[in-house]
Amino acid sequence: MDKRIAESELILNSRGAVYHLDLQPEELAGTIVTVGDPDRVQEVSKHFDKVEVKRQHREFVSHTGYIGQKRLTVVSTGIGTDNIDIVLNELDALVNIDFATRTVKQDLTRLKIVRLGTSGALQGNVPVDSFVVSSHGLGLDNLLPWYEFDNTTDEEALLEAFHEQVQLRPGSASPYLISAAPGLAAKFTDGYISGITVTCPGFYAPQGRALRGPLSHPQLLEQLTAFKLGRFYISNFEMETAGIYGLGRVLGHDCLSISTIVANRIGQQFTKDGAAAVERMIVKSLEIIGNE
Ligand code: R1P
Ligand code: URA
Repeated sequence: MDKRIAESELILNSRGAVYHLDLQPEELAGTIVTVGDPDRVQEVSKHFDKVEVKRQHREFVSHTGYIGQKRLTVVSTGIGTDNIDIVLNELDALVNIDFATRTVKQDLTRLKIVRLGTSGALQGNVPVDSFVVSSHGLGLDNLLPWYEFDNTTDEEALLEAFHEQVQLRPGSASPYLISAAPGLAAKFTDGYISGITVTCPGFYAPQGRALRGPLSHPQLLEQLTAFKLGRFYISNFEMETAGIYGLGRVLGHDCLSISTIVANRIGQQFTKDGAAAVERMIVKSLEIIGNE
């Protein structure tokens, strides 16, 4: 008999829906778009031919519908990898745990999860309004160290090079690195820049921004920009990608993260029309996701 998951561990609400996302299993599609901003859910689903489910609980807004025959769910995660822990575990529970028996299903489902986010560039030649596909997520947040997971030897080599080239203050982070799902990444090449995305536990000091609070690691930007191993380099940073790639690895889902560059930290520029650039990323990426 498979182990029953207790009510305190997998929390279902009065609708029988998973606690934070307020979704029932039949309300979720097998292909999922995540966005940080709850208002961006509507910006994605307005391109659907039909929307059949709309749910909202806290910052987690979900719309499920169709582009042609393809069923898709778009869900907002809010900001940060603490929210990614919630969203990825609940998406996984919706497909891989039987809510009636509270046991893990025999046949596991592998979801396709594509993040459409915004990000800051760490290279002069990654301009504002361009689109970056994250070849890897490099986490300076603290989510993945709480899970058991395996790295490939290529990932280990990149992480070792990162430790050598970027010496963070002891105790500030336990960097981890996970690659994108290769099959998905291969579909997003034309018009996308590929690079390593660093995921930070904040927007200000953890991304080298000093307004009034002094930085413990003032050389962070310079060191991230200079990082290199063979053809690999760091293109950008934001606040969710590594958590998504990491939990995709832990739970067995195919994940990809795409970002519109809204700030270039090297040229110190900010996009003049971020909404238009994000709209272009959504349209361009949905053309591929809708035909997946
Ligand atoms: C910070 O402004 C937020 O924007 C980026 C960061 O990852 C962080 O969530 O992504 P989203 O625009 O998808 O939220
Ligand atoms: N999102 C981030 O996390 N950082 C930026 O610089 C821009 C968007």
